[in-house]
Amino acid sequence: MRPSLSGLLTGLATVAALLLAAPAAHAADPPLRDLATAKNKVIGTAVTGSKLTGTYGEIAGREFNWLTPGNAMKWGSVEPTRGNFNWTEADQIVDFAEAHDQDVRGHTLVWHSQNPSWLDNGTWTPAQLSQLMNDHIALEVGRYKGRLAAWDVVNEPFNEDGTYRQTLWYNGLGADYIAQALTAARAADPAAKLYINDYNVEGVNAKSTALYNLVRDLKARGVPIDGVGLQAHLILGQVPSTLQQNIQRFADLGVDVAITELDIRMQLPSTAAKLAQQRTEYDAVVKACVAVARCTGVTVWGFTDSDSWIPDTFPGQGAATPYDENYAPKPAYYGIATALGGTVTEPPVPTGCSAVYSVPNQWNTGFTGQVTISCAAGSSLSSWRVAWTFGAGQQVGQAWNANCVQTGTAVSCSNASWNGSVPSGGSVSFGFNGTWSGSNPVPTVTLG
Ligand code: G2I
Repeated sequence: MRPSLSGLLTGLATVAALLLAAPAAHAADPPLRDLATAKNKVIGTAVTGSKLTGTYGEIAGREFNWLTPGNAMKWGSVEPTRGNFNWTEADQIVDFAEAHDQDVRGHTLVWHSQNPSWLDNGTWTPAQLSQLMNDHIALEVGRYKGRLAAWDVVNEPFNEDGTYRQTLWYNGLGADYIAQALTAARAADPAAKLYINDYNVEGVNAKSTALYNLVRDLKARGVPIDGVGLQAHLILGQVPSTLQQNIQRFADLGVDVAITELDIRMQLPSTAAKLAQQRTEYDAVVKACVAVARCTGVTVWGFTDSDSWIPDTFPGQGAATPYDENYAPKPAYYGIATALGGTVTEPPVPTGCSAVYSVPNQWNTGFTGQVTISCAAGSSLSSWRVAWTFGAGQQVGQAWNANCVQTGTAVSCSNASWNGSVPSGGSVSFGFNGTWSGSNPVPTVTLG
């Protein structure tokens, strides 16, 4: 039988849809968490509780087996005014983790930053300070007793030169606040692994040596300390060459090591060359952990560039995480996957123009959809139309930066008057509010 014209056209449309649906190839790769488990490691991400729906929630649940609340468990978040507690976001993250068979790293109990102002601005005697710290630990660790795998008990205790940071805690209680905090945390949850966590301690240097000496002394005194967290907020091109050696020396003290806050920032705009270098560096960091038995795993500090602290803190820098702002995996993602032993199907180097659909936000009956139209170098558009078919009864409502019409299940969106042109190497996005019930699967989009 000769193929009919309409059959041929459907076939062509299917090929076009497959070419345009790069994330589908990615979805077929084994998730990072499966690769990590096969290596006896964990792979984690910092998360924001309010975002754990839609595409963000899908990726967080699918790819990672550890979560760290990025801010939700900090003292300023949980006790903003004295005696008034807010556990909503922290509880939400722990519940999400349990529903997705993930472990949680509590972050963080005793720190100099993000404390409530009543604590920072109070005048306390050493005895009062000690009581406040011990009560806080007993309450927060006790609340999650048996549910959290680890705690960053003390965060960032050192200066760059290896002296102790002058903080509320150090100034009031001396260096022994660290031993006190660890002892209180052990009493509140004997099963949780207790960590000291710091940044710029990834390579062998004055700061990491101070941390090393502290851990050695705590162990010698019998103070409960199970691990060291190397945050790893790194800069492209500056991964310390002594990373693995440093992990090994801590392991040799008889503690676990975790890479707790990995990101690798770069000067914007990102280029293919910078992203390729970033991939190599993510691969190298994860490999250094894989190479040391007592390195438990790696947590990234936000998995998407849309949920990263970098652009706010270092203006002009960013692109530090393994997924871009539209939830597409970047080369860095494949760096992590290959370091964990994955043989990944990489999407081909993009050519032409394509459209990617994501769900940045979703609530009981509504959601926000986003579509980004990107053109690789050498291609451009002067107008565009994106179409898809909803598979579960979703309905498009108000759209912005595009004109959308829905007929039955078919949606068609064309550019607004001001954003028809997509330059070579550039992208434009539009969004819409929609409704859903039951499920909200991501449709395959075609660009015409
Ligand atoms: O600073 C990067 C990290 C360094 N190690 C300890 C981590 O706990 C720390 O995380 C960051 C969070 O990722 C940021 O999200 O800690 C910052 C505070 O030092 C967090 O930034 C704060 C902003 O400063 C606040 O304005 C904002 O209200 O995040 C808050 C919640 O979004």
